[in-house]
Amino acid sequence: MEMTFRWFGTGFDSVSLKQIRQIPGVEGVITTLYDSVPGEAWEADKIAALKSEVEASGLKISGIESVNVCDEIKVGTPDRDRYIDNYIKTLTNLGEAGIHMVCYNFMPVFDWTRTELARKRKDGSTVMAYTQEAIDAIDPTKIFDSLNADCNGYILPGWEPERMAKVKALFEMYSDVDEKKLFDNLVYFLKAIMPVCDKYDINMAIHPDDPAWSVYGLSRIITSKEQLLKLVQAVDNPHNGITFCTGSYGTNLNNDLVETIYALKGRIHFAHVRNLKFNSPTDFEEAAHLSSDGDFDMYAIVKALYDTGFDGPMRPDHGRMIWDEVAMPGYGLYDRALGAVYLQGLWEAIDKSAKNK
Ligand code: DNO
Repeated sequence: MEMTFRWFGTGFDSVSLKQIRQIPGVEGVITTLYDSVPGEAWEADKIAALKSEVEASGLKISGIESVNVCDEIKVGTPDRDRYIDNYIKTLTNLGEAGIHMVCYNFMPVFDWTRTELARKRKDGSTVMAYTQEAIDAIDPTKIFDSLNADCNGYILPGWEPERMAKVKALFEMYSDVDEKKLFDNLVYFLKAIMPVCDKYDINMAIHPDDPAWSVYGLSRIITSKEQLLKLVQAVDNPHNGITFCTGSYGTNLNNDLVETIYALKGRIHFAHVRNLKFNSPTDFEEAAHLSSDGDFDMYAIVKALYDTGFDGPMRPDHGRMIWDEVAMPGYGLYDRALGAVYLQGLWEAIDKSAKNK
């Protein structure tokens, strides 16, 4: 396991590389070209510039989150092969730059969805939250405006204003994309990119749908252990793997996180580890990483990753906003840094206990 930290890039993140470098045990960042347009190939010189900037701070790039998959590929439009070729070019350029893990998602229209970005907790910290009731009460074309006010001026990943401006057209584009079609389009995409992944040893790590159920009637396919097994079997190449995101699979209380880790042994290429607190099965908020602050047994999750030989990058995920920090919701420095150290503490204890046996 390699502890890492997400960094959105200069100009997009309130956290600096220097600050990340000072978090104990963190030597790598998970980053992206945040202003890249989905569907366009990433130029080698832009990747090289990002890499030099990261390396100049004493860190390295441990993986990309995300190379976004454009709607044409998800929907399966007649010109999708052109966009897949661009994706292959991007992977080639990343492979040439020595980058071996790429996180992506296959969610239609919206990426992860929350209904509040700053719910106040008793200790005065704020967290992101979701209630199905709030989703059901708000028109999908209005949700971006309702959240925008709490973004602290940052652009949330997957919620770019240009994209949200055409949300109606996006809904139309996906109108006949049922789960089967979406799954087939994912398999088509993966089969096409596997040769370049084999060539450069790039692990593809699909991010789950968050929340792990259909929102606004849009198809969602990366939601459970069964769906994941179906996916890894459909394209049975070790480079076709997953991002195990506890906070996303964990939204559905029917998902057994530990069992899912065991079932996906060897195909988990990236781990997002965070905690949730439930007020009801359809009303949850994000918590500190510590087990006692939420409803997940973080020890059992980390132990399952350890016991299944997980050796990829792990990162703390959405944190609370604490100590008066002003940052992108979920992506401040302080609470995620606490999370990174806590997770490493769990790992160290598990590792030492295993070795002393
Ligand atoms: C939210 C993130 C997601 C994730 C993408 C991966 O905070 O976990 O935006 O990065 O779904 O493509």
